[in-house]
Amino acid sequence: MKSAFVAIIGRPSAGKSTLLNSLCGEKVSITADVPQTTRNKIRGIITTEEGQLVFIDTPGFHHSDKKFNQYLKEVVYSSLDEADMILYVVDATRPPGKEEQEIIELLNKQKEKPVLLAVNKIDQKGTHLTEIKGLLSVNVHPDALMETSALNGTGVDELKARLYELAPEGELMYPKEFYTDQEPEFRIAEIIREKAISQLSDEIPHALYVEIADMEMKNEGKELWVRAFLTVESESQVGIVVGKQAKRIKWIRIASLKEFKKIFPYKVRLDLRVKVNSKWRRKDYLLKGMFH
Ligand SMILES: Nc1nc2c(ncn2[C@@H]2O[C@H](COP(=O)(O)OP(=O)(O)O)[C@@H](O)[C@H]2O)c(=O)[nH]1
Ligand SMILES: [Mg+2]
Repeated sequence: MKSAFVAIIGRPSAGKSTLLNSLCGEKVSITADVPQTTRNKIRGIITTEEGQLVFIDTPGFHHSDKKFNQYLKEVVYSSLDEADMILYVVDATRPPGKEEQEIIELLNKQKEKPVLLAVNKIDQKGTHLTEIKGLLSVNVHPDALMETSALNGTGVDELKARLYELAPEGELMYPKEFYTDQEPEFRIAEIIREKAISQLSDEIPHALYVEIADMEMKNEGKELWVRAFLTVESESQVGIVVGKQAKRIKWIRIASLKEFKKIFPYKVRLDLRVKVNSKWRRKDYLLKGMFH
């Protein structure tokens, strides 16, 4: 039986989280068209007769010296340490950049682990396939080089097959019905954040975090009552998140509830409010709590 931890790495917005969801067939990791959406290690699990693959989605590898970005990088490093294999996702629509060089260096330090390269977004026109393949086959020597579209599923089954081929032998690490190891509290916070990000722009998506203040199961396990705060960094951002006549916050709440309906076997009741916690991105204790 095959069994492996697979770290998914690549620069921001390459499609790592979308690919993870596509591989797992479930929404495990939230996605967005703004970079730096994934902040934690997200595990998605697939189990077949051949065995089990546990994917670790990571924040995009982005070069910056800011404290927040340093934390994100540490999440990437520790995922690589934990992994048996590496799935490197490259955005075919962008010419290879500085981040690609850094990732190449990182991979060259992990030479004993199989590396699969997924050149993603091949559904798009005007890709840089030749350039990317040339650069990475010479510098990374991947054990497999696949072309994928995480969005429409092209190449995803082939990628899964190659992953199983290259995976080491081992026992199941999670029960076979698990497709993620995330607690409901975390998934609820992430979905609220995804819906909020989809309605906001500029600095605000990065200024947001969701705090679950209270969670209680009622009615013999049929209803989960949740009190959550969408936390922003300034008073002016509160107004923007709430929206005119509270329309935006209402939209975020309803969209989140729709998503909960798909993934939880119980009804979720959500009380959602907005509050300010300035400079949370510079507070160590908050970051440490978030990056478990
Ligand atoms: N056209 C196209 N868009 C994609 C594909 N994969 C991801 N995206 C989009 O790229 C953006 C970033 O995706 P995400 O998975 O959040 O990237 P991550 O930062 O690497 O996790 C989102 O808007 C996705 O819908 C793909 O194969 N084709
Ligand atoms: Mg992501």
